[in-house]
Amino acid sequence: MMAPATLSQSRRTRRTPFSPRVEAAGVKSYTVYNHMLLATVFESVEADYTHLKQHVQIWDVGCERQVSIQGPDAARLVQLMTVRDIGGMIEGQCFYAPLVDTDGGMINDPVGLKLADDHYWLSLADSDVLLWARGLATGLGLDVATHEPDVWPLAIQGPKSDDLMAQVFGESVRDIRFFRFERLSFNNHPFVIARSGWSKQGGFEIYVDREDLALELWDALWEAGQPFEIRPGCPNHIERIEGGLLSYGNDMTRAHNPLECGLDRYCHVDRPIEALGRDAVAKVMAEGTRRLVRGLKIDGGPVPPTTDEWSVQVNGKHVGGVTSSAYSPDLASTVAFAMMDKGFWDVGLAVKVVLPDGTMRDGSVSDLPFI
Ligand code: THG
Repeated sequence: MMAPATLSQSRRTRRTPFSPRVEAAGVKSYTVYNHMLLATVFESVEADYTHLKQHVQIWDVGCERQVSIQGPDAARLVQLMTVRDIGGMIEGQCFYAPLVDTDGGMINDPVGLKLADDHYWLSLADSDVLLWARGLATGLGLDVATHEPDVWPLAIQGPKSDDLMAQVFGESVRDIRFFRFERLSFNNHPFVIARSGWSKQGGFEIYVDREDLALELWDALWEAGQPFEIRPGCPNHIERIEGGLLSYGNDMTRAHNPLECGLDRYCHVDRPIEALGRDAVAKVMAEGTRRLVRGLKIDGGPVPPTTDEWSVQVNGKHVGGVTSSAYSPDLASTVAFAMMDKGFWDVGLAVKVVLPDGTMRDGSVSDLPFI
Protein backbone atom coordinates (compact mmCIF):
# COMPACT_ATOMS: atom_id res chain seq x y z
CA MET A 1 0.00 0.00 0.00
CA MET A 2 1.04 3.61 -0.51
CA ALA A 3 2.47 5.37 2.54
CA PRO A 4 0.12 7.99 4.03
CA ALA A 5 2.62 10.76 3.33
CA THR A 6 1.60 14.38 2.86
CA LEU A 7 2.32 16.68 -0.05
CA SER A 8 4.94 19.37 0.65
CA GLN A 9 3.48 22.64 -0.59
CA SER A 10 5.49 25.54 -1.94
CA ARG A 11 5.27 28.17 -4.64
CA ARG A 12 5.72 25.43 -7.28
CA THR A 13 2.56 23.62 -6.14
CA ARG A 14 0.56 26.68 -7.07
CA ARG A 15 -2.66 27.45 -5.22
CA THR A 16 -5.82 28.73 -6.88
CA PRO A 17 -8.09 31.59 -5.79
CA PHE A 18 -10.51 28.90 -4.52
CA SER A 19 -7.95 27.04 -2.38
CA PRO A 20 -9.21 28.60 0.91
CA ARG A 21 -12.70 27.18 0.27
CA VAL A 22 -11.35 23.77 -0.78
CA GLU A 23 -9.38 23.62 2.48
CA ALA A 24 -12.31 24.83 4.58
CA ALA A 25 -14.43 22.08 3.00
CA GLY A 26 -12.03 19.49 4.40
CA VAL A 27 -10.19 18.27 1.30
CA LYS A 28 -8.48 14.96 2.19
CA SER A 29 -6.07 14.54 -0.72
CA TYR A 30 -4.46 16.47 -3.55
CA THR A 31 -2.61 15.71 -6.72
CA VAL A 32 -0.50 18.18 -8.71
CA TYR A 33 -1.70 19.05 -12.21
CA ASN A 34 -0.05 21.66 -14.42
CA HIS A 35 2.11 22.57 -11.40
CA MET A 36 -1.05 23.45 -9.44
CA LEU A 37 -3.08 21.85 -6.64
CA LEU A 38 -6.01 19.65 -7.67
CA ALA A 39 -8.17 18.00 -5.01
CA THR A 40 -8.80 14.27 -5.45
CA VAL A 41 -10.84 13.31 -2.36
CA PHE A 42 -13.30 15.07 -0.07
CA GLU A 43 -15.37 12.52 1.91
CA SER A 44 -14.10 9.40 0.11
CA VAL A 45 -13.79 8.64 -3.61
CA GLU A 46 -16.86 6.35 -3.31
CA ALA A 47 -18.99 8.83 -1.32
CA ASP A 48 -17.98 11.69 -3.64
CA TYR A 49 -18.98 9.48 -6.62
CA THR A 50 -22.42 8.61 -5.27
CA HIS A 51 -23.12 12.26 -4.47
CA LEU A 52 -21.91 13.51 -7.88
CA LYS A 53 -24.37 11.21 -9.65
CA GLN A 54 -27.34 12.41 -7.58
CA HIS A 55 -26.88 16.07 -6.77
CA VAL A 56 -24.50 18.88 -7.75
CA GLN A 57 -20.86 19.61 -6.93
CA ILE A 58 -18.55 22.62 -7.16
CA TRP A 59 -15.05 21.76 -8.39
CA ASP A 60 -11.91 23.90 -8.20
CA VAL A 61 -10.33 22.93 -11.52
CA GLY A 62 -8.14 26.03 -11.66
CA CYS A 63 -5.35 23.64 -12.69
CA GLU A 64 -6.95 23.34 -16.14
CA ARG A 65 -4.60 26.11 -17.27
CA GLN A 66 -5.25 28.09 -20.42
CA VAL A 67 -2.74 28.75 -23.14
CA SER A 68 -3.94 31.94 -24.79
CA ILE A 69 -3.01 32.24 -28.48
CA GLN A 70 -3.81 35.61 -29.97
CA GLY A 71 -2.88 37.47 -33.13
CA PRO A 72 -3.06 37.27 -36.94
CA ASP A 73 -1.47 33.75 -36.93
CA ALA A 74 -3.48 32.37 -33.97
CA ALA A 75 -5.65 29.98 -36.00
CA ARG A 76 -2.59 28.80 -37.91
CA LEU A 77 -0.67 27.98 -34.72
CA VAL A 78 -3.65 26.11 -33.19
CA GLN A 79 -4.07 24.13 -36.41
CA LEU A 80 -0.36 23.29 -36.50
CA MET A 81 -0.73 21.74 -33.04
CA THR A 82 -3.91 19.68 -33.55
CA VAL A 83 -5.01 17.06 -36.10
CA ARG A 84 -8.61 18.15 -35.57
CA ASP A 85 -9.73 20.49 -38.38
CA ILE A 86 -10.50 23.79 -36.65
CA GLY A 87 -11.45 25.52 -39.91
CA GLY A 88 -15.18 25.28 -39.25
CA MET A 89 -15.11 26.42 -35.63
CA ILE A 90 -17.20 29.43 -34.74
CA GLU A 91 -16.83 31.99 -31.98
CA GLY A 92 -18.43 30.62 -28.83
CA GLN A 93 -17.51 27.05 -29.64
CA CYS A 94 -15.46 24.62 -27.55
CA PHE A 95 -13.65 21.76 -29.28
CA TYR A 96 -11.87 18.74 -27.83
CA ALA A 97 -8.56 18.67 -29.69
CA PRO A 98 -5.78 16.06 -29.64
CA LEU A 99 -2.44 17.94 -29.80
CA VAL A 100 0.04 15.82 -31.74
CA ASP A 101 3.76 16.19 -32.51
CA THR A 102 5.55 15.39 -35.79
CA ASP A 103 5.90 11.71 -34.74
CA GLY A 104 2.15 11.44 -34.11
CA GLY A 105 2.68 11.40 -30.32
CA MET A 106 0.08 12.89 -28.03
CA ILE A 107 1.27 16.20 -26.52
CA ASN A 108 -1.99 17.00 -24.69
CA ASP A 109 -5.78 16.68 -25.15
CA PRO A 110 -7.20 20.12 -24.29
CA VAL A 111 -10.58 21.67 -24.74
CA GLY A 112 -10.09 24.54 -27.20
CA LEU A 113 -12.23 27.67 -27.04
CA LYS A 114 -12.60 30.02 -29.98
CA LEU A 115 -12.95 33.45 -28.35
CA ALA A 116 -12.55 35.40 -31.61
CA ASP A 117 -11.20 34.79 -35.12
CA ASP A 118 -7.75 35.74 -33.85
CA HIS A 119 -7.98 34.48 -30.27
CA TYR A 120 -8.08 30.93 -28.86
CA TRP A 121 -7.66 29.34 -25.45
CA LEU A 122 -6.42 25.80 -25.05
CA SER A 123 -7.69 24.49 -21.71
CA LEU A 124 -4.94 22.03 -20.90
CA ALA A 125 -4.52 18.58 -19.49
CA ASP A 126 -1.30 17.98 -17.56
CA SER A 127 1.64 18.91 -19.82
CA ASP A 128 3.62 22.08 -20.55
CA VAL A 129 2.01 23.15 -23.82
CA LEU A 130 2.93 26.83 -23.44
CA LEU A 131 6.59 25.90 -24.03
CA TRP A 132 5.68 23.94 -27.18
CA ALA A 133 3.47 26.76 -28.48
CA ARG A 134 6.11 29.42 -27.86
CA GLY A 135 8.80 27.25 -29.43
CA LEU A 136 6.73 26.78 -32.56
CA ALA A 137 5.80 30.46 -32.74
CA THR A 138 9.45 31.49 -32.35
CA GLY A 139 10.85 28.90 -34.74
CA LEU A 140 8.30 29.60 -37.44
CA GLY A 141 8.27 33.36 -36.91
CA LEU A 142 4.51 33.45 -36.34
CA ASP A 143 2.69 36.69 -35.59
CA VAL A 144 1.05 35.56 -32.31
CA ALA A 145 1.22 36.28 -28.60
CA THR A 146 1.14 33.23 -26.35
CA HIS A 147 0.79 33.26 -22.57
CA GLU A 148 -0.87 31.60 -19.59
CA PRO A 149 -3.59 34.04 -18.53
CA ASP A 150 -4.95 34.44 -15.00
CA VAL A 151 -7.98 32.22 -15.64
CA TRP A 152 -9.09 29.48 -13.24
CA PRO A 153 -11.95 27.23 -14.36
CA LEU A 154 -14.60 26.44 -11.75
CA ALA A 155 -16.80 23.47 -12.65
CA ILE A 156 -20.38 22.84 -11.60
CA GLN A 157 -21.15 19.18 -12.25
CA GLY A 158 -24.04 16.81 -11.56
CA PRO A 159 -27.70 16.40 -12.51
CA LYS A 160 -28.80 19.53 -10.62
CA SER A 161 -26.24 21.79 -12.33
CA ASP A 162 -28.77 23.63 -14.53
CA ASP A 163 -31.04 24.44 -11.58
CA LEU A 164 -28.15 25.76 -9.53
CA MET A 165 -26.57 27.80 -12.32
CA ALA A 166 -29.94 29.38 -13.20
CA GLN A 167 -30.14 30.74 -9.63
CA VAL A 168 -26.82 32.57 -9.97
CA PHE A 169 -26.55 33.44 -13.67
CA GLY A 170 -30.22 33.54 -14.72
CA GLU A 171 -32.45 31.24 -16.74
CA SER A 172 -30.56 31.81 -20.00
CA VAL A 173 -27.78 29.55 -18.76
CA ARG A 174 -30.09 26.61 -19.52
CA ASP A 175 -29.94 27.46 -23.24
CA ILE A 176 -26.17 26.99 -23.52
CA ARG A 177 -25.62 23.95 -25.72
CA PHE A 178 -23.04 21.19 -25.11
CA PHE A 179 -19.52 22.46 -25.83
CA ARG A 180 -20.70 26.02 -26.47
CA PHE A 181 -20.03 29.03 -24.26
CA GLU A 182 -21.73 32.33 -23.51
CA ARG A 183 -20.68 35.34 -21.47
CA LEU A 184 -23.02 35.72 -18.49
CA SER A 185 -22.66 38.25 -15.70
CA PHE A 186 -22.04 37.88 -12.01
CA ASN A 187 -21.37 41.07 -10.06
CA ASN A 188 -21.40 43.05 -13.32
CA HIS A 189 -18.56 40.99 -14.78
CA PRO A 190 -19.23 38.79 -17.83
CA PHE A 191 -17.72 35.32 -17.28
CA VAL A 192 -17.16 32.77 -20.03
CA ILE A 193 -19.51 29.89 -19.17
CA ALA A 194 -19.41 26.64 -21.14
CA ARG A 195 -21.57 23.53 -20.95
CA SER A 196 -18.68 21.11 -20.44
CA GLY A 197 -16.69 19.42 -17.71
CA TRP A 198 -14.76 16.29 -16.88
CA SER A 199 -17.71 14.10 -15.87
CA LYS A 200 -20.62 12.48 -17.68
CA GLN A 201 -23.16 13.87 -15.20
CA GLY A 202 -23.72 17.15 -17.05
CA GLY A 203 -22.75 20.63 -16.00
CA PHE A 204 -20.86 23.81 -16.71
CA GLU A 205 -17.43 25.34 -16.48
CA ILE A 206 -17.00 28.98 -15.48
CA TYR A 207 -13.69 30.44 -16.71
CA VAL A 208 -12.97 32.73 -13.76
CA ASP A 209 -10.75 35.58 -14.95
CA ARG A 210 -11.22 37.86 -11.94
CA GLU A 211 -9.26 36.71 -8.91
CA ASP A 212 -10.94 39.39 -6.79
CA LEU A 213 -14.40 37.92 -7.53
CA ALA A 214 -13.46 34.24 -7.16
CA LEU A 215 -14.47 33.71 -3.53
CA GLU A 216 -17.61 35.83 -3.88
CA LEU A 217 -18.66 33.66 -6.84
CA TRP A 218 -17.88 30.43 -4.95
CA ASP A 219 -19.92 31.65 -1.97
CA ALA A 220 -22.88 32.66 -4.15
CA LEU A 221 -22.92 29.23 -5.81
CA TRP A 222 -22.54 27.54 -2.42
CA GLU A 223 -25.45 29.55 -0.94
CA ALA A 224 -27.72 28.91 -3.93
CA GLY A 225 -26.73 25.25 -3.90
CA GLN A 226 -27.98 24.51 -0.39
CA PRO A 227 -31.46 23.32 -1.51
CA PHE A 228 -29.72 21.09 -4.08
CA GLU A 229 -27.43 19.49 -1.50
CA ILE A 230 -24.31 20.98 -3.10
CA ARG A 231 -20.95 19.62 -1.97
CA PRO A 232 -17.38 20.42 -2.94
CA GLY A 233 -16.00 17.85 -5.35
CA CYS A 234 -13.33 17.13 -7.90
CA PRO A 235 -12.88 15.00 -11.00
CA ASN A 236 -13.91 11.58 -9.70
CA HIS A 237 -11.69 8.60 -10.43
CA ILE A 238 -14.51 6.04 -10.55
CA GLU A 239 -16.97 8.14 -12.53
CA ARG A 240 -14.41 9.14 -15.16
CA ILE A 241 -13.40 5.53 -15.79
CA GLU A 242 -17.04 4.45 -16.08
CA GLY A 243 -17.55 7.31 -18.53
CA GLY A 244 -14.46 6.53 -20.62
CA LEU A 245 -12.64 9.83 -19.96
CA LEU A 246 -8.92 9.22 -20.53
CA SER A 247 -6.39 11.07 -18.38
CA TYR A 248 -3.30 12.46 -20.12
CA GLY A 249 -0.17 11.21 -18.36
CA ASN A 250 -2.04 8.19 -17.01
CA ASP A 251 -3.86 6.54 -19.91
CA MET A 252 -2.00 8.21 -22.76
CA THR A 253 1.38 9.88 -23.19
CA ARG A 254 3.60 11.09 -26.00
CA ALA A 255 4.33 7.38 -26.64
CA HIS A 256 0.77 7.00 -27.96
CA ASN A 257 -0.83 8.32 -31.12
CA PRO A 258 -4.44 9.56 -31.07
CA LEU A 259 -5.75 6.47 -32.86
CA GLU A 260 -4.37 4.22 -30.13
CA CYS A 261 -6.23 6.47 -27.67
CA GLY A 262 -9.51 5.91 -29.48
CA LEU A 263 -9.62 9.54 -30.69
CA ASP A 264 -10.14 8.71 -34.40
CA ARG A 265 -13.14 10.98 -34.71
CA TYR A 266 -10.98 14.03 -33.95
CA CYS A 267 -8.31 13.11 -36.54
CA HIS A 268 -9.10 14.89 -39.81
CA VAL A 269 -5.91 13.88 -41.57
CA ASP A 270 -7.75 13.26 -44.87
CA ARG A 271 -8.34 17.02 -45.09
CA PRO A 272 -5.73 19.56 -46.27
CA ILE A 273 -4.89 20.81 -42.77
CA GLU A 274 -1.44 22.07 -41.83
CA ALA A 275 -1.18 20.00 -38.61
CA LEU A 276 2.37 18.97 -37.68
CA GLY A 277 1.14 15.46 -36.88
CA ARG A 278 -0.90 15.02 -40.05
CA ASP A 279 1.47 12.75 -42.03
CA ALA A 280 2.38 10.61 -39.03
CA VAL A 281 -1.27 10.08 -38.06
CA ALA A 282 -2.28 9.48 -41.70
CA LYS A 283 0.39 6.77 -41.88
CA VAL A 284 -0.93 4.99 -38.79
CA MET A 285 -4.46 5.33 -40.11
CA ALA A 286 -3.41 3.66 -43.39
CA GLU A 287 -1.40 0.90 -41.72
CA GLY A 288 -3.66 0.33 -38.71
CA THR A 289 -2.64 0.73 -35.07
CA ARG A 290 -0.54 -1.77 -33.13
CA ARG A 291 -2.37 -1.01 -29.88
CA LEU A 292 -5.76 0.27 -28.79
CA VAL A 293 -7.20 1.55 -25.54
CA ARG A 294 -9.97 -0.68 -24.25
CA GLY A 295 -12.10 -1.16 -21.22
CA LEU A 296 -11.27 -4.05 -18.95
CA LYS A 297 -13.48 -5.58 -16.27
CA ILE A 298 -11.47 -7.18 -13.49
CA ASP A 299 -13.04 -9.81 -11.20
CA GLY A 300 -12.59 -10.17 -7.48
CA GLY A 301 -13.32 -6.89 -5.72
CA PRO A 302 -11.41 -3.63 -5.17
CA VAL A 303 -7.80 -3.23 -6.33
CA PRO A 304 -4.95 -0.93 -5.19
CA PRO A 305 -4.18 2.34 -7.07
CA THR A 306 -2.62 1.89 -10.52
CA THR A 307 0.72 3.63 -9.94
CA ASP A 308 2.47 1.38 -12.48
CA GLU A 309 1.13 -0.28 -15.59
CA TRP A 310 -0.20 -3.78 -14.73
CA SER A 311 0.56 -6.55 -17.19
CA VAL A 312 -2.43 -8.03 -19.01
CA GLN A 313 -1.76 -11.60 -20.15
CA VAL A 314 -3.23 -14.36 -22.27
CA ASN A 315 -1.72 -17.85 -21.90
CA GLY A 316 1.16 -16.33 -19.92
CA LYS A 317 2.02 -13.86 -22.70
CA HIS A 318 2.03 -10.07 -22.15
CA VAL A 319 -0.65 -8.58 -24.43
CA GLY A 320 -1.38 -5.19 -22.86
CA GLY A 321 -1.23 -2.96 -19.81
CA VAL A 322 -3.74 -1.55 -17.32
CA THR A 323 -3.26 2.22 -16.93
CA SER A 324 -6.13 3.20 -14.56
CA SER A 325 -8.60 1.19 -12.54
CA ALA A 326 -11.28 1.60 -9.91
CA TYR A 327 -13.99 -0.44 -8.26
CA SER A 328 -17.35 0.73 -9.58
CA PRO A 329 -20.14 0.36 -7.02
CA ASP A 330 -22.81 0.82 -9.69
CA LEU A 331 -21.37 -1.88 -11.98
CA ALA A 332 -20.31 -4.08 -9.03
CA SER A 333 -17.01 -4.69 -10.79
CA THR A 334 -13.54 -3.25 -11.07
CA VAL A 335 -13.38 -1.23 -14.29
CA ALA A 336 -10.13 -0.24 -15.97
CA PHE A 337 -8.49 1.19 -19.05
CA ALA A 338 -5.94 -1.02 -20.77
CA MET A 339 -3.74 -0.38 -23.80
CA MET A 340 -4.12 -3.70 -25.66
CA ASP A 341 -1.89 -5.15 -28.37
CA LYS A 342 -3.30 -5.90 -31.82
CA GLY A 343 -5.12 -9.24 -31.87
CA PHE A 344 -6.10 -8.97 -28.21
CA TRP A 345 -8.65 -6.15 -28.15
CA ASP A 346 -11.82 -8.04 -29.12
CA VAL A 347 -14.68 -7.38 -26.69
CA GLY A 348 -15.21 -10.37 -24.43
CA LEU A 349 -11.63 -11.71 -24.66
CA ALA A 350 -10.72 -13.42 -21.36
CA VAL A 351 -7.43 -12.20 -19.85
CA LYS A 352 -5.40 -12.35 -16.63
CA VAL A 353 -4.24 -9.19 -14.88
CA VAL A 354 -1.09 -9.20 -12.72
CA LEU A 355 -1.57 -6.97 -9.65
CA PRO A 356 1.39 -5.20 -7.94
CA ASP A 357 1.61 -7.94 -5.27
CA GLY A 358 1.93 -10.57 -8.01
CA THR A 359 -1.54 -12.05 -7.66
CA MET A 360 -3.49 -12.81 -10.83
CA ARG A 361 -7.05 -11.68 -11.46
CA ASP A 362 -9.43 -12.81 -14.19
CA GLY A 363 -10.69 -10.10 -16.50
CA SER A 364 -12.36 -9.49 -19.83
CA VAL A 365 -12.04 -6.87 -22.55
CA SER A 366 -14.93 -4.42 -22.78
CA ASP A 367 -16.09 -1.56 -24.97
CA LEU A 368 -15.79 2.08 -23.84
CA PRO A 369 -17.46 3.86 -22.22
CA PHE A 370 -18.61 1.38 -19.58
CA ILE A 371 -21.68 3.55 -18.87
N1 THG B 1 -12.51 21.04 -19.14
C1 THG B 1 -11.62 22.04 -19.38
N2 THG B 1 -10.32 21.82 -19.48
C2 THG B 1 -9.85 20.55 -19.36
C3 THG B 1 -10.73 19.47 -19.13
C4 THG B 1 -12.10 19.74 -19.02
N3 THG B 1 -8.52 20.31 -19.44
C5 THG B 1 -8.01 19.03 -19.05
C6 THG B 1 -8.89 17.89 -19.49
N4 THG B 1 -10.26 18.16 -19.05
C7 THG B 1 -8.83 17.73 -21.00
N5 THG B 1 -9.40 16.47 -21.44
C8 THG B 1 -10.73 16.31 -21.79
C9 THG B 1 -11.16 15.05 -22.17
C10 THG B 1 -12.48 14.85 -22.52
C11 THG B 1 -13.38 15.89 -22.48
C12 THG B 1 -12.95 17.13 -22.09
C13 THG B 1 -11.63 17.35 -21.76
C14 THG B 1 -14.81 15.71 -22.88
N6 THG B 1 -15.09 14.81 -23.81
C15 THG B 1 -16.44 14.55 -24.28
C16 THG B 1 -16.82 13.12 -23.99
O1 THG B 1 -15.95 12.26 -23.99
O2 THG B 1 -18.02 12.87 -23.82
C17 THG B 1 -16.58 14.73 -25.78
C18 THG B 1 -16.40 16.10 -26.24
C19 THG B 1 -16.66 16.26 -27.72
O3 THG B 1 -16.77 15.26 -28.44
O4 THG B 1 -16.77 17.38 -28.20
O5 THG B 1 -15.68 16.38 -22.40
O6 THG B 1 -12.96 18.86 -18.79
N7 THG B 1 -12.07 23.28 -19.48
